[in-house]
Amino acid sequence: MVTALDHFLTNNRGVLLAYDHGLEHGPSDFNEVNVDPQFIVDLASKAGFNGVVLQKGVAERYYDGRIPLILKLNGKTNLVQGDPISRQICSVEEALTLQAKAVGYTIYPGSIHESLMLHEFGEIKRESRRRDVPVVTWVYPRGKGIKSDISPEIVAYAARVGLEIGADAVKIKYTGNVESFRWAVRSAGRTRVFMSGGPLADSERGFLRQVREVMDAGATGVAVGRNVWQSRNPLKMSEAIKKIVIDDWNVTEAEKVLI
Ligand code: FBP
Repeated sequence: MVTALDHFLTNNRGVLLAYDHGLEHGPSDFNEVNVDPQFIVDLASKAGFNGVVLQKGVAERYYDGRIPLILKLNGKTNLVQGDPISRQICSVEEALTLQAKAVGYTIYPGSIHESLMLHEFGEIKRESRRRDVPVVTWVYPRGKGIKSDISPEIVAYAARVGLEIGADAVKIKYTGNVESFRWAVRSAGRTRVFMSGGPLADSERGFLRQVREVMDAGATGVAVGRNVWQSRNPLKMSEAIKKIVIDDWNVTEAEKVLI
């Protein structure tokens, strides 16, 4: 099934720039440069990302239409302890007013509050279908019952949740190797899979290798934040990631872009 999401991919693949961390983590992820949303919006456009992920406040003040916007509809801070819950704070209609081409929603399966988020997602999905807006779902298993949110079984479960609830794309954490990530991609069926970048990796080559493995496992692409805008050279890092995801380069070739 072709969805509106496919229209802004390249060769059926995509690299998305995530920048919703100001709400999720506070400004502690930022430095003097990347704290400014204008820097991110310019970077996303210069580097030619397939989309940029923003919360509505940032989108209202900085988004200028140069590249597709994926607007997050829910979010939370990390100031609350215990099982996480992230509620809707923006509607599909508002997202469309802000020129969004897709909407994003995070679910924490395993949290005691998961049913609330699943229910809310159901409503969003109904509205999105009516308006032909694709939905990208962050599926991050969390809560007291989850020992590791990157174990292969848990990540594959997260991918499958994306398919079962009708996400057009699911954003999941990396499992650590190609074989287990391939199973997660298989489990997602026709729901597209994007890998979530995670905290800044120990080495640039290590991160590029992870991107390569994810693509070898059959993913559609990556949705990365910190490993781009916290890197030494965000523009070159974006370029190197794109070379792997879109142009199928190997790690050694892509690494040369960073020089
Ligand atoms: P990164 O590539 O920087 O990990 O961003 C992906 C992301 O899902 C963001 O969209 C979000 O703000 C953040 O990670 C949430 O991280 P977590 O819930 O793991 O603290």
